[in-house]
Amino acid sequence: MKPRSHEVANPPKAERAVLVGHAGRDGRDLPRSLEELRRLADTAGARVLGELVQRRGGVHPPTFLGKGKLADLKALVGELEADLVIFNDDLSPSQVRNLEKELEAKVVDRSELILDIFARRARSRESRLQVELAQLQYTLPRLTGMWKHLERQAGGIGVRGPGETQLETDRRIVREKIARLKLALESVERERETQRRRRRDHFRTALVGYTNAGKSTLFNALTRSEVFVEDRLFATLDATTRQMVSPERHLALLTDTVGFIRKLPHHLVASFHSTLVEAVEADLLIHVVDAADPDILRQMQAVEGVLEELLGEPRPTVLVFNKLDLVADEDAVAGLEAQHPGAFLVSAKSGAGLDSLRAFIWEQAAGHTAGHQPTAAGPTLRAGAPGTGRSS
Ligand SMILES: Nc1nc2c(ncn2[C@@H]2O[C@H](COP(=O)(O)OP(=O)(O)OP(=O)(O)O)[C@@H](O)[C@H]2O)c(=O)[nH]1
Ligand SMILES: [Mg+2]
Repeated sequence: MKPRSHEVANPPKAERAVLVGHAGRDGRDLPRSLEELRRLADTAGARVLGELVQRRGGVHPPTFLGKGKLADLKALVGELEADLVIFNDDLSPSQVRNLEKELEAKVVDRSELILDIFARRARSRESRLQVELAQLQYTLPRLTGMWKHLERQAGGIGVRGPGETQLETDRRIVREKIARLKLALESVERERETQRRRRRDHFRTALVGYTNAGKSTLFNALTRSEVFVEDRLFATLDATTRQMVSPERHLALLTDTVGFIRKLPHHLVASFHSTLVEAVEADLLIHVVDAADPDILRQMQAVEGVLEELLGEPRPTVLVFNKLDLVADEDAVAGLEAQHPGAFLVSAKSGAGLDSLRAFIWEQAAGHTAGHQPTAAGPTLRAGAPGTGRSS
């Protein structure tokens, strides 16, 4: 395993974290879901020292965890000298407050962690605006929660007048900021729209998929570019579009997009809408799946879920199983081929399978220029649809 760069980059600053999962929420998926949370924490620059799982029982509303588990967690936090506790599930504002008080450590939930990663990763003006918007929208209802807490503590009498005023002020400030950000985003979007209109003459394809599936690597291989690739989550936040050139010197456009993840905070999807519109409007979506992921199906379902949220109607989509070089099991490969007859199996890293994928894209592009929209013309390119054969 390569060294984790945060250990090299800022060893004194890394927060010492404990992860908390609840089997009631993820059931059998919990180990993988927690492994993903660990990667998210690592990407956010925290050092994960331990984890605690509540296996039985439901959620205990005031503190999320039951009494006994909470005591265990407190002991673990003390023992490991952790200063951060990351919950795999979304917590209500009052749960966070109660937990922080009890644990004497900072408590964040999965959405907050993802928002934090996006905030660190955002480089362009657009992605910064988008992340800030999502963060403020996440904060807004939490301001209300803060007030409720105050109200309860003080019995609601005496504090209510000035407290409410303060809360109203805070909310107004946040709302105004949200409105300003939306305006700023609209102007960025208009610039984008002009660019998009210019691109409409071309055949447009977009890479979509789970974070770390290898979209950017594939993008680089197909367009001979060098966008940022990293073995961490959410390496890409900004959509990048480049030309692909066929041997006959035909042009098509390929867009690399932000990756998706299970339980992606809703506000993020909403505020990244303008970036993802690029994908929404593509003539062909290339859904990149990490074939080496033990949980391929869930990965695909998460992506399909976000796409459904984003797209009014399904787009022509072709499945590409990537990282084939990491799949040693021949049966697994055969299984993928049998279950997804329309899919391509490639390695963006070694280049295996890319020629047939390229040929397929050009075939689609030719059909498109000839006036045959892939949706209307022949087979839907959804996974499993017959007749979208892989020409290997
Ligand atoms: N072995 C192997 N590794 C790959 C392949 N494709 C990508 N990778 C690695 O997978 C990791 C993630 O690749 P990216 O291209 O950044 O993935 P992405 O889908 O763009 O990720 P996000 O931008 O975070 O959504 C990197 O370490 C790549 O080197 C492949 O075909 N084989
Ligand atoms: Mg990427």
